[in-house]
Amino acid sequence: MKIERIEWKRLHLPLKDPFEASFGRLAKRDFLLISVHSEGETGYAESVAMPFPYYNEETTDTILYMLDAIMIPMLLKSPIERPEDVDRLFSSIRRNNMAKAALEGAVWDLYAKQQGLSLAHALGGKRKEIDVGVSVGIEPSVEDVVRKVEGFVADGYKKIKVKIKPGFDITLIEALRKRFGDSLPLMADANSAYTLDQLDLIKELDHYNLIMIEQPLAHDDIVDHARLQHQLNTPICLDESIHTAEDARRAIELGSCKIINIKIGRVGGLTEAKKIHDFCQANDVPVWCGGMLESGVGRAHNIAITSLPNFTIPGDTSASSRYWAQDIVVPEVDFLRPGILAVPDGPGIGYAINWSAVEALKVQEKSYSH
Ligand code: OSB
Ligand code: MG
Repeated sequence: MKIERIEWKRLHLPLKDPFEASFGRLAKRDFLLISVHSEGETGYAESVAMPFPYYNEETTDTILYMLDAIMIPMLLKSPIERPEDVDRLFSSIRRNNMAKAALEGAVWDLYAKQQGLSLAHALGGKRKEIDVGVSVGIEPSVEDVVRKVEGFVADGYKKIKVKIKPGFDITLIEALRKRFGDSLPLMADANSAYTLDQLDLIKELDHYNLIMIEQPLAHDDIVDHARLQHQLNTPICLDESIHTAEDARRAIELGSCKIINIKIGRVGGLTEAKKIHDFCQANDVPVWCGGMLESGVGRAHNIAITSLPNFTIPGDTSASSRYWAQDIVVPEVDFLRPGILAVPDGPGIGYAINWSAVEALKVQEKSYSH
């Protein structure tokens, strides 16, 4: 495939309500919609970094710099046959995984379209439907979160994940168990807000039948997580600590977690995401697909990877209406049945771009050709 043209459009997409985690609060998504053109087809993907480097080290501006100065020029002058070639091309660049993933994801969509395959099928996914959950942010009070969860439970989401931080943890989980009972599929995500000094507090979370606790300790740690997992019945799920299949291998070998959250952006693209999936499958470690408050374009990539067999736990790929008054894809991402999304079988990501919505949200753009 000869890549003829690459474009990014920077979009500001306002959230219906601000989303808060232990690392910070977000009122709008600021991201790049990437288009890669070849032989009459176009592949799409989006960048998933936050506007601030508090989840990981990247931001939308660092991605923009990496794409503009380094990665787009590299891609335009390299022969590419398959999306894996893009992964290989960028393997000499340290980290900047979300920048890599944005380009590699667009090439995956392009490749699938050129082959006449759905992206899910091109990745080897077989599932036609996926169960999905929802991630619920920190609110001013426990009662506010309980009220939000009521709405999502009524919508039919198959898993409820709540964000926790010190001072907003046990009381929240206790209130949720009291209101919804022990059978609600519930988990907590701390985004690295705790240390082993708070071992007793974390151990209290063991009493609430949580499906898992996501990333309780430092973003760059797997040693303390292993110490914690050995003293905890609740499975630990790692998010921030896993950037590669090698990270996953080390974490599993150490016993740092029993579940892995795979985010395509955090691991540098679909090729690496699939490697982590395959390694976890071979080692009986279930995975699920995390989210970065993507628009429908990123959600479509998430849906495609979730069609692989070891994605056995509902992910964070909620419907368009969870965050957006209007999404940038047609149709919008919506339930087939409550809590269930269809895996599109049309070519590529299986969603079209709503260009009038894109134009209305666009703040900056650039096009690059051979
Ligand atoms: O830790 O999973 C996380 C959003 C931004 C950054 C990190 C995380 C999240 C979410 C939201 O939990 C998931 C989503 O709805 O996309
Ligand atoms: Mg997380």
